[in-house]
Amino acid sequence: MNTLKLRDYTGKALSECTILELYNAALALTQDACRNRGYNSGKKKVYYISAEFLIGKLLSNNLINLGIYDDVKAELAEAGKDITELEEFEYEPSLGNGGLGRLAACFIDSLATLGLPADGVGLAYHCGLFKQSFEDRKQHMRPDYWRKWGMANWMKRTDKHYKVQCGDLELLSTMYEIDVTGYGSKCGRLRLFDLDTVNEGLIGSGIGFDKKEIEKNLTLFLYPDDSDEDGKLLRVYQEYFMVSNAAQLILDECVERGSNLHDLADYAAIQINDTHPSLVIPELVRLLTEKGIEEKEAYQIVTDVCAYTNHTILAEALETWPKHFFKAVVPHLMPIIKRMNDAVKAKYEEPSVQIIDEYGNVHMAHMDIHYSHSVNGVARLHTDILKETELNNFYKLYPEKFNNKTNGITFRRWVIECNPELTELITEKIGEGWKTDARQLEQLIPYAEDETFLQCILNRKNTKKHKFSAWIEQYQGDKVDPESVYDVQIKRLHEYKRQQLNLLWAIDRYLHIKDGYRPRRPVTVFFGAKAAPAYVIAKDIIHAILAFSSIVNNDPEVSPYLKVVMLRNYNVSMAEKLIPASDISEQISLASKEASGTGNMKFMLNGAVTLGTMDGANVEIAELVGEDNIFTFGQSSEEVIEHYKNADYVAKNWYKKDKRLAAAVDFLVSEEMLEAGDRKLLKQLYDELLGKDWFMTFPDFESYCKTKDKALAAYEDRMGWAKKMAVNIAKAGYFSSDRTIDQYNNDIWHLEKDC
Ligand code: GPU
Repeated sequence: MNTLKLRDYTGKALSECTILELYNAALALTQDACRNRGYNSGKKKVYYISAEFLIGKLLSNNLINLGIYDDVKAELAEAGKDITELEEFEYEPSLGNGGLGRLAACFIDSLATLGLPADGVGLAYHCGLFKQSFEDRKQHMRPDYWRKWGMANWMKRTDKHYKVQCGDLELLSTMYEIDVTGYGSKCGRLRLFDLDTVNEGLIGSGIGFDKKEIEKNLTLFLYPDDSDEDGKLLRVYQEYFMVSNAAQLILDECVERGSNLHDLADYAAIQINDTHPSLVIPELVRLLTEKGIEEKEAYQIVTDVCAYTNHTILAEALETWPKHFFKAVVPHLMPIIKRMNDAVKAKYEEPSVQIIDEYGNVHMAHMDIHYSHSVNGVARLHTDILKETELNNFYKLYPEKFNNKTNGITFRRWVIECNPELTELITEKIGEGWKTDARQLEQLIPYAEDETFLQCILNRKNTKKHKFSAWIEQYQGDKVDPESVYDVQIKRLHEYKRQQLNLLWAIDRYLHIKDGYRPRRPVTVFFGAKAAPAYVIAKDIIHAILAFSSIVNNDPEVSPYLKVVMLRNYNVSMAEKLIPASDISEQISLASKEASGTGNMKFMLNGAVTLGTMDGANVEIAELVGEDNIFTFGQSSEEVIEHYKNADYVAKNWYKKDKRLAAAVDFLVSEEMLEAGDRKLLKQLYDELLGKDWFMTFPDFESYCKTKDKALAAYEDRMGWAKKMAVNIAKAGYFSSDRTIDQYNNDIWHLEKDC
């Protein structure tokens, strides 16, 4: 029972408090409620090390998980205050770039909920992912200092400090903790390391680098990319600082729990979230040998403790570091990495599996695979591609290490919190059980034939669309017709995700409308995306979308039928508003390139229907909902892989033979566009598409247009569409991160539940 009252934390009547005072009171209450619950513990614990935890706003999520949301809401209401005011006031900590960081946040929620002893371990960045604005129809970036308006109070300073040696530089860390509440369970912790010497005065100067300044800027920024030499060196410092702290913490805690270090694997599991934390491997070897363990045995211990998750097959995203970087930052690890490489070489001659290649570059993923006991991909197709193609040479060496863990999302944030309207409707029909056992959503299947229920689903979607329409107008002035189809693509801007394909469709539709075509119902195409600061083509695509949207939205002939809305500063909080209001979920990556995607799961859960390629987890979504309840198109991953292998794709040939495509592409550099946008940038994009189109948008254009037309036509059969929505919701249970975490635990970590 909750006996905690906000009033006890304010020192005066709630009605007399400022919003900041109320926020801080609610925060302190949350922390006390968490302490009262206690923390999951046990002999063995998993340390989920990640450079990113894209946790999003914390207050409501915590209150819901602690079961006190309604109490706090009521107490505020009694004092004439609205809890939504607090929710809007809260500043989002954007401590991640995208899917990988958000996945880590969903995982720590599920770990706590399932009663598994676990810590998330990472860095306490002072600024999260940059704040995006649009000026002259271009992306502008500002630092996102998030530790304000009470937010810093979520991080509790501890008295844990570790020394981290980087060459001749000695750094002294401080550990902070953020409580991670589980849903109706004990809590977990996020442990973030920082340096007291970091100088926030440097924030305005951007991501600069100077070795002397490392102490001042090490944790100042989350990395939005790593485009220049200096930035890369700073990234290596960040990675090493993160894992050295993690390794010291892990050894300390395991010894405290009774480990003699030889048996470390009985006390700790380390999950390496992509390659950013990979240096934990040689760092642990170093620390273990320092404590008297033979180096050979240390290799085995580390292999038994560590497991590695791969999140991409994109070569440019796989970290390799020139040896001289490591010599500068971690000279004491270089001999260890070299000996680890020698041990590999002695066993396997194949050049493609070496840790250090012939040019002296260190391949982080290779080190992970040799010195972990588990290697997993994040969706079935992705894992299959790793095994058969990208990492085939490793798979042949270690078939037993490879396994799949299809991603998941926490249903607490992604429906219970963000869509109470739908949550209530589901619960009315099938009870509360689905909230902790997501597979129970399947009990909704019979209701997919129930017209009253289907009408309710449509009504609730409609409510969300109206709410979003009101919100977006107030937020950025765009007027959106709630009766239009909400067609939504929100994710980082990347050529492989193919926002440009969606743009070409919109241009094509615009040209048709100009030609006299009058669609039955308007469509609003929403884009939300940030481009990495140094990713030129990604920024050009944003520019083209903004230029095009100004043309469409201001054309009285077209705008009643088509609108294009580019959302400013897309982040987790915005996703929580837009996903519940969405009709069509755009998941149109080039098949084989999107490892999994997790937005696709959030949309499905909220009753949006997927329009997508057979890529990543879309494949599993398609299998679950059946072909009547998803719209798929485009080349298969096999075809794509074959084209890359044969290097036989020529964009111009497609442009020449498809008139509709050519017209849309040409429009990018039309008079209208050049008037609305910047000639150089638009021409650059046009040339990139015609001359290269590396992610093969042209071959998929025709089938994309046809399939999207099919989806829009299906939308007009409202009952038929509602049925698709219902089936998507009913089948979403598989994508709960509780299921994913259970699988990690059963197959990789083997922790005992504390509940
Ligand atoms: N992903 Br690698 C990121 O968000 N950032 C990265 O640096 C790398 C991968 C994403 C994948 O692109 C996405 O498909 C996947 O769902 C997500 O990681 C979580 O696994």
